Amino acid sequence: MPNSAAAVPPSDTGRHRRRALRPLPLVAAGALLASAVVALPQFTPDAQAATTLRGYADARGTKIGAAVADGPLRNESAYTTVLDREFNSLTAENAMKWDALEPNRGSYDWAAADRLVDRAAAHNQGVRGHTLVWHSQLPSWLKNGNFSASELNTILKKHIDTTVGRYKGRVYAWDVVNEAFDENGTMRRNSLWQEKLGTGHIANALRWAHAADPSAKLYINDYNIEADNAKSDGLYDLARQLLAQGVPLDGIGFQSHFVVGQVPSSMKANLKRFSDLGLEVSVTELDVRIPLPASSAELDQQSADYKTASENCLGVPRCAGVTVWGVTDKYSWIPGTFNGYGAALPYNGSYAAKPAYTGLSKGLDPWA
Ligand code: 9MR
Repeated sequence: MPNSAAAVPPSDTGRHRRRALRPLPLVAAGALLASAVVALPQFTPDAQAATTLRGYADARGTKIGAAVADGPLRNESAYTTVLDREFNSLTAENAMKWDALEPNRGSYDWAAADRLVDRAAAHNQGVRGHTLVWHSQLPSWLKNGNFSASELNTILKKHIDTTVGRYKGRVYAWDVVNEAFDENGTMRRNSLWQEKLGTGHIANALRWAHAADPSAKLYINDYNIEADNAKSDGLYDLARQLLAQGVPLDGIGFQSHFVVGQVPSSMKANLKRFSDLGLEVSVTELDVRIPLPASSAELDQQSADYKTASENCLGVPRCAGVTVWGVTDKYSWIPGTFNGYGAALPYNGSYAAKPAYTGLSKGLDPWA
C-alpha cells in the first residue's frame, strides 16, 4: 500500500519540549490554592512521557486506545513497541467476537483474547471489550442453527455470562450491542437477534452483562451516528427509553470511520446531547480513509480530521476516550473493504508517524 507520509518523530519537536515544561507553574499555583482547588489537572511527572499519545491521555485522565490484531501482537516487535508506548487502552479487533471465541458450540478458544487481556495488564493498559451482540461474525453453528426464540435467548445469555464473567474486573467497558440500527433509524431488520428476539434483546443483554460484571461500563456502539441524523436520532430515542426503564446502559460508542475531509460538523453537538443524558461517550473505532495514492494535502487534511474528531469527543463532558481502529496502515481493514481507499491510520506501513499522528496528539494535548 503506498504511503507517502512524512515521518514525524513525536519526541523530536521543539513544540513538545516546550509544552512539557508548562505544567510546573500550575502545580505551584495548585499548592498555594490546595484547599480551594477541587480537581487539579493530573500532570505526569515525566515530561518526556507526555510527548506520546498515552502521555497526553494519561495527563488529562482519559483513554487513547487502539484496536489490536492478534497476528502482529504475537510476532511483530515494531507493532508492540508502538502499542506499548502510545496507547493506554486496547480493543481486540476480532479476538473477542463470537466466531473467534466459540467456533464450535460449547468449545471455546480464549487464547487470543486472553493474550490481549494479559498483555494489557502487563503494560498498564485498559481493555475495551468488543463485542457481545452483533449480527456479524457469528459462528456458523449459531447462524445456521435455526434456533427458536427461547433457545436463542438462552444461548445469548450464556455467551454474555461466560465472556463478561471470564474478564470480570479486567475489561473496563464492553460494546455490549454493536450496530443494531438501520440507516433510517429504525431497528435493523436483518439481525438474527432482532428478528427472533425483538428489541427487548438489547435491554436483556445489558442487564445480563451488568450482572456478570457490575463494574464494567456498558455501551451501545454503532457507525454513521457521529452526525445529528436519522440514525443517531433513533439511537438517542432508544437510549432515553432504556435509561427511563432503569436498564444499565452507561455509554454510546461512536465508531467514527470517516472519509478524509468529512468529519461531520454536527459531531460535537451530537455527542453532547448523549452526554447530556448522563451517558459516557467514546470514539471507539476512529480511522480516516483516503483515496489512494494519498497526496500530501490529503495527509494534512487527515491530520486535521484526527484532531477535530478527538477534540469533538474530549470537548464534551463524559467523553471517556478515543480509540483508533488499528495502529498501522499495514493492517487496516480499509483497503479490503473500500476499494481504492487506504492510508487511514496514524502510522504508515513502515511504522513512521504520519501527519495524522501529530493531529491526534494535538487533539489529546491537555495543554493545547
Ligand atoms: O476490523 C475488523 C476486520 O478485521 C474484520 O474482518 C471485520 C469483520 O466484520 O470487522 C472489522 O471490525 C469492525 C468492527 O468489529 C465493528 N465496526 C466496523 C469494523 C470494521 O468493519
